Amino acid sequence: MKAFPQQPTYTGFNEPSRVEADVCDLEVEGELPLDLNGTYYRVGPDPQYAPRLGSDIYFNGDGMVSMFRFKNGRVDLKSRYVRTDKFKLEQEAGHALFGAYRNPWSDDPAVQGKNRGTANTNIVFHNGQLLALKEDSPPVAMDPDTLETIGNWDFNGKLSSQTFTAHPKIDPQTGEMVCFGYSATGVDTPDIAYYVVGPTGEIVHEVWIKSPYNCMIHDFGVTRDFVIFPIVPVVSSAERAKAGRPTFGWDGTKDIYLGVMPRRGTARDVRWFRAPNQFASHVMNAFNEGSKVHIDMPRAESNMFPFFPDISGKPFDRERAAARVTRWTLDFNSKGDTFEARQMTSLVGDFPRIDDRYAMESYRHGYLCVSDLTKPYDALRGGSITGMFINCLGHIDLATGKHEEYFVGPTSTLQEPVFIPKSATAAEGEGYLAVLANRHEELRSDLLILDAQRLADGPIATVHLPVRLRQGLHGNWVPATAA
Ligand code: V55
Ligand code: FE
Repeated sequence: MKAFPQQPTYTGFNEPSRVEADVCDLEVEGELPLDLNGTYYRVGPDPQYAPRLGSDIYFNGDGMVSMFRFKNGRVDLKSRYVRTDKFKLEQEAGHALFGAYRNPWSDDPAVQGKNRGTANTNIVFHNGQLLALKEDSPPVAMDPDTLETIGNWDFNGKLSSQTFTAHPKIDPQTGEMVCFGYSATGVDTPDIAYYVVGPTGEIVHEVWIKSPYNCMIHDFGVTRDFVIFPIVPVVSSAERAKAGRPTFGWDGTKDIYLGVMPRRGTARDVRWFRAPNQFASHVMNAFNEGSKVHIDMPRAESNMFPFFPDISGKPFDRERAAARVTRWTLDFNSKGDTFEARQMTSLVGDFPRIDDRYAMESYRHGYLCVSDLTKPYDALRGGSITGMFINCLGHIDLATGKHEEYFVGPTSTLQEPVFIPKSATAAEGEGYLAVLANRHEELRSDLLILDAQRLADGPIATVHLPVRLRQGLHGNWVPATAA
């Protein structure tokens, strides 16, 4: 195959690894707790081929899944590419056929109309199925033990949307998967298809609504009684895409909206709340107290994605891209269309996580990737392709506003953490955080296990990987009792 271009996205720690690994009994420094019993799945972009157009953004690489299986103080690693339609077509051709991110007009005519999904953003377990997700396409089912790709999953023919979010929410009490697709009728369309999937994998509720404007809806909020669609102006344009410019860009003039609907509501029930231009993408958690609805999101003054440039040509503003977890509160029964904002922490960061047993309800503990620029770092080695420089892991106590940080050192960066409860009945926050450390000096990865209640103490176990796992996006923990 053709060599990858000598660009920051493809060199050093970011060089595509393309390695599918099987390592039995990884080397452990310290002791793995004996109550770590289950599997951590995560996924990220790892391009199979050099980009068709000479360069590409990180978000467009082929999904590579890793699986860490823990039992009896030991851990095994398995990693596999998701055999998406795109992956198979390109492997057959021996080169890239699909072009720019979310731009079907930049593809080789031979693949016009084909599924462009890369399955590179999240991997979730529901109804005994492992689903690899990219928000522009349907889920791809994988075998939870072998990581063999089973194929595109359409919920027994019932998935009416062309797309499916990478951030579905699983209700820990009912087992339902609450989810949606945006740009549901194609690139740069306003249609949002909302679904409730029952615990046995059947779509049991479907609603179609229209977004106030065409944009990326990367994540959403789900409470016991409501769903919340954050509409933020990372806007799309088919016109720009056809002209060979980025499909998505930042519009610094548009308001943001929160579209709120009862979980089993209809399109007529949706209420749109409104606030001035600002940025938010990921949801830490959401919950409601009667008609009072709270949604917690890392919020920034402006765009956090340098690779989705300002559509008016303004340069990227790193300071205004700093995000802090903020609680937005609205009353579904209020007369007006405004909502309140309260900043919950001074920590700057994203990739928010919780103890998922407390999803959709009032909760106390949040975890996230933190960018602490007061700490020393080696600029040569600490390169970032996500747009965010992550050197700390943070814990926020939302009841007190206090926080705790673990600093990974000047030549390492961190990926998104996952919370692992000590047991099914442990109190909220009683458990571990697993987090991949990118060792920029050694071009290698470590999986760190920390006590979620004592982050500042550092890892209780460091799992040394003999390989490098490229910067990933999201993942989830599946206890052995659930698999
Ligand atoms: C994100 C990541 C994506 C994507 C859209 O915010 C948004 C993260 C890895 O792909 O397609
Ligand atoms: Fe995400």
